[in-house]
Amino acid sequence: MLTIKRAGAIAAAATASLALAAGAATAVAPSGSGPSFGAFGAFGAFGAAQAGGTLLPVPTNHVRAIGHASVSVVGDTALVTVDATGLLDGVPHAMHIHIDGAGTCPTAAAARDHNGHKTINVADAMANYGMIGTSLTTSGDSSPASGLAVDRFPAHGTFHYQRLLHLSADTVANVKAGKAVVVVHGIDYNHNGTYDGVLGASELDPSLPAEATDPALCGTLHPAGLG
Ligand SMILES: [Cu+2]
Repeated sequence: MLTIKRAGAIAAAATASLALAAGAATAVAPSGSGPSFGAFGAFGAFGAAQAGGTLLPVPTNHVRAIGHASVSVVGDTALVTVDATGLLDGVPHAMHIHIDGAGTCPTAAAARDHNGHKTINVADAMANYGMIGTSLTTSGDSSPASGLAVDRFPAHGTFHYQRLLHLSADTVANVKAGKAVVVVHGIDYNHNGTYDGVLGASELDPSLPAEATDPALCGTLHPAGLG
């Protein structure tokens, strides 16, 4: 199971990498000559693409949570940050950058009947936010193949996630075009404190309850104006 310690170590490693990048930037760019991007000014000096957005509850799924996600992309490397609060605690929350859809989050109109409840599962929202481009894992592989690597995702109701990741060319293009969508999965539809079968089995992996894979929070990554 994911520990806070491990996530902290990853964040520390990311910060260390950025510190090195900042040193390099100072050598090639006169101080204050580039656009400012807050704490990660070095990424700005190198022409980083920035994008971010608020993560809002997916309608009909009985989610009382909120979050925010942002990415800074240089080449095929991205610093990805996700903060969320109010999710079901103590269970894994798979999360991804989705791509090649409409770049939107589903409205209640996307809901369909699942085990007698009108809710939105991953398939229902596919036209909105598309396929998995990057799995926002806490360690190891971050390709779409790790989409349901439930032992490598945050497992708390409130978490801060930050990791440097490799992005596919397609994912980078989606981020720059404003069509990348961050989705955090895992809901507690019947508010009984665990993932259970109230909505049946997951359409993605029948060994998992639908509650474990249904989308909880969703937000389009809006590119920042780089002037
Ligand atoms: Cu997803």
